[in-house]
Amino acid sequence: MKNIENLFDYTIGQFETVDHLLTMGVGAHLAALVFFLVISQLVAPKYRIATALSCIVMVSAGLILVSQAGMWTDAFALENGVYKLQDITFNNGYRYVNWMITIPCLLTQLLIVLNYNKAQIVKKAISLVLLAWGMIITGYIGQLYEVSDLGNLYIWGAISTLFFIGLNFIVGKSIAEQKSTLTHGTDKTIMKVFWLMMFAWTLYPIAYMVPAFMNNADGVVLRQLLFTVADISSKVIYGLMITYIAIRQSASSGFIPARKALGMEPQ
Ligand code: RET
Repeated sequence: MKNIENLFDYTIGQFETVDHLLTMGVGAHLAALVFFLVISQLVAPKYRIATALSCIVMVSAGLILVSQAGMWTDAFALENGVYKLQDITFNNGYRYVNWMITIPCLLTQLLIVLNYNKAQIVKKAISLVLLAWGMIITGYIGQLYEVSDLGNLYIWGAISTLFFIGLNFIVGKSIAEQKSTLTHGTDKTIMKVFWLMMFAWTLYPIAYMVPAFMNNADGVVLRQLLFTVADISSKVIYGLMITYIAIRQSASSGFIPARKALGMEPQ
C-alpha cells in the first residue's frame, strides 16, 4: 500500500482517464522510436549517439508505461459501477527506477549537441549522473512514505530537491558556456530546450507532492496527467529538438544527407 493510488475507489471516468493517459504515453514513445530510427541517417556520425540515446529512452520509457498500464488495469476491477482495488496493488516506484537509466541518457544527449569534446562529456556526465541518481534515490525513498508519513515525504523531497538544483545549475551553466559554439541558428533552439527542461522536469516534483495537496481519486488522475505531460515533454519533444539541433549542426559541418534534407546545396 505504498502509493495513494491504492486507497480510493474510482468512477469509470477516472479509471479510464488514467488508463488512456498511460496508453497514450506508450503510443507517443513507440511512434517517436520509429521516427528516431528513420531520421538517424540524417545525423552526422559526430552527433548520432544523441539520436541513438533517444531510441534507448523511447524503448525504456515505453516499456515501463506498458507495465504501468497493465498494472493499473490488473489492480482494479469494476464492482457495482465503481473500480475497486483487487489482490494486487498499483505502484509508481517503477518509474523512479526507470529514471536511473533515462535521465543519464537525456543529459548525455544534451552534452553531445553542445559540442563538448569526449573528455569534457565524460567529466560533465559523471557529475550530472551522480546528482541525478542522488535526486532519484532520495525521491524514491520519500515516495515510500506518501501514505504513512507526510513528514518523511517532505524531508526526502527536500533533500532530493537539493540534488535537482545542483543538476539544473550544471545544465544551465553548460548551455551558457557552449551556446556560442552551436551553428545554423541552433543557439536559439538550445535555449528553448533549456526552458522545456525547466518546465517538464518540474512537473515530476509536483506529481510527487500530490498526496500532500490532493489526497483523493482526482489527485490520482492529476498525478498521472502530470506524469504523462512530463514524460512526453521531457523525452519525446526534447528528443525531437535535440535531433533537430543535431541535423542542423550536421548540415553546417557539410554532412550531405543533412544538407539535402534541409534543402541546402552540397558544400
Ligand atoms: C523527485 C522527488 C521530489 C523532488 C524532486 C524530484 C525530481 C524528479 C525529476 C524527475 C525527472 C524525470 C525525468 C525522466 C525522464 O525519463 C525525484 C520526484 C526534485 C526532476 C526527466
